[in-house]
Amino acid sequence: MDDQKIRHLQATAQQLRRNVLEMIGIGKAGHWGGSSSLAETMAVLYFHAMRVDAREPCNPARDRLVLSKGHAVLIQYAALCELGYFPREELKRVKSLDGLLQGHPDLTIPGIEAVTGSLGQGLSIGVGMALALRLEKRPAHVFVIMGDGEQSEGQLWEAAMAASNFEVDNLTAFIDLNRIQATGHTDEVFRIPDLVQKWNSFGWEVLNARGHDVTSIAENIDKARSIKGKPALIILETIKGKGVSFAENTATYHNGVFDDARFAQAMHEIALATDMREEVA
Ligand SMILES: Cc1ncc(C[n+]2csc(CCOP(=O)(O)OP(=O)(O)O)c2C)c(N)n1
Repeated sequence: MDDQKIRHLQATAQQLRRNVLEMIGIGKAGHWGGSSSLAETMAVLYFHAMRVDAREPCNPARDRLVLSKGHAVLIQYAALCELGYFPREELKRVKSLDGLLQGHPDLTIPGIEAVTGSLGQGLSIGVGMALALRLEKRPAHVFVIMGDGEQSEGQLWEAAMAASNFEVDNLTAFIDLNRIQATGHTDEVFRIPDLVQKWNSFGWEVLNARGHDVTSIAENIDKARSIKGKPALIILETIKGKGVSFAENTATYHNGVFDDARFAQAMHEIALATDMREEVA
């Protein structure tokens, strides 16, 4: 990737964060923490790596993204909106009964590939999609994003075994390793040590990316796609709540509420980071 592309993806990630904050707004609960930790990954996937086109959301040749940690869907809506899958006005009506965008991913929403939210299910869905694409001899690739807290769900380990058993290599999974889940540190709530060894022993190639570095994410996606005969996992080192100082590395903003002052500060910090990036560029 050249410097211009890198700067574009960095700026896009900040725009996605801004969209998420606008969706959450003031005085309402919203999943800021696990959404913002994925901003760079969403920017790289949707604006660089994936073959998708908002004008043809059901094109059978498209790449698929399954957000297994479905509670973080605001960051996916942020990207889909920027790509033109639905009008920007829908962001304002998120989670309202008359709106298009629900609190968790739903198949009625253009660009959403799977209903998720009950943690642990997305990898099974992704493996099924990848196998179907292989049967149909389509070159499309499937991406699945899981959380680190989500690793305690048994179903995903069944899917992990199935993927390696069937040598699924048209699928790349991610773990958003932000080390905090809904109620506290993942290590305190439910310890999941030796993630790399676990996934290796389940037959996966395991890669590590700096999850807020668009170059590192893009390079690892390229590597993952080139692996043949087995599935690949990219572990993303991230910060929960990234981009808003008081919300970083805390479970408070997993699904927290911004009051007026906090909301203003959050918007200010995102704007400042965007401006600073522009100045450096
Ligand atoms: C089966 C299931 N159990 C519990 C929950 C409630 N829940 C929603 S988010 C969450 C924490 C997820 O943590 P993690 O996977 O680390 O996501 P992140 O911190 O990246 O947002 C939990 C337990 C759920 N959605 N599904």
